[in-house]
Amino acid sequence: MDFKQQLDNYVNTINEYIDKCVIEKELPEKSLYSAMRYSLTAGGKRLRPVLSLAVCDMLGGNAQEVLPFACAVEMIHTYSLIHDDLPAMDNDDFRRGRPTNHKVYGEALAILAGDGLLNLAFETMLESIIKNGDSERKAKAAAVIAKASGANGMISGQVIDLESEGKQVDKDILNRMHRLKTGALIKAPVVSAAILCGACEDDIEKLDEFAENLGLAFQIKDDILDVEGSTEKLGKKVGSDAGNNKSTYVSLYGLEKSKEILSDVTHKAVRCLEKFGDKAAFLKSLAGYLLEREN
Ligand code: GRG
Repeated sequence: MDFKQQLDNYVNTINEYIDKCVIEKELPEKSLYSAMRYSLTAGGKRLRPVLSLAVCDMLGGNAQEVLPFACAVEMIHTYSLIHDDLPAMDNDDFRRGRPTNHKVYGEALAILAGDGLLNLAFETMLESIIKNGDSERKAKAAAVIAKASGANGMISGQVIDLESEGKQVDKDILNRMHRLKTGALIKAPVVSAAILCGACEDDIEKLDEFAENLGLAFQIKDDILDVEGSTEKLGKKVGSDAGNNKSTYVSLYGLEKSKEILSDVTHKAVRCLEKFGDKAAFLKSLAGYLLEREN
């Protein structure tokens, strides 16, 4: 099967599972489920859960066991985007090609929809822990995801971002911000899937290093797309508070140097997969695909 077909298969599996997790309920609080569903099914790239399923296949694990954790990461990612788009944060009007959650449902419900998705992620993982065996591995995987999305990970990254607004921060702060804000939630699905599949310490370490570099590459590419990306991505900046007053790879290093660093970091990520031989073909292609992405 070629790379694109395999990617579509993973995305379909993820979308089917996610669809079942957020069925709109005929309840007085129907609007909450509608708001949660609006953003969760808006068709993001599903990069994070795809990483989990690809690691699982590479290690010969059981995809059905990994799926709840993979989709939990996507729920957390979606909550973070809803909250990031709020007027108190980036104040964005568009996300995933649609009006942002608060533009459709209002600020209060958007905050609650984000909260609902964050909790649904933990409910999904805990139900899987209760239902099946191997609960220690599963609890460890859930702990990795909890740490990456909380104050030891993404939320602190967001705080650094907020507090560095209007300033040009130095390279160390910029890297720390990226590692926490974007990198942590790219590393978590890789490492948690490896734990769920019973990988040895050595393999987990290599995959951790792979994801660290992939996360950085993803963020550098995002910074580059912000200045020369698709009209959709550039259009998102119109009417938004995000953009010029932020420190990015491009504002620190310039466009050409950022592209050079992006290529180096992507190659570094791919080299971490050497020990997995041909089984790593999909993940290697995914790194190349992200390097070329346009949104
Ligand atoms: C609000 C706690 C809290 C955190 C927000 C994720 C985040 C932290 C902010 C988003 C801002 C941003 C654009 C970061 C750059 C990298 C990034 C996470 C892009 C969005 O991820 P994609 O491209 O989105 O995977 P899709 O829609 O494809 O899932």
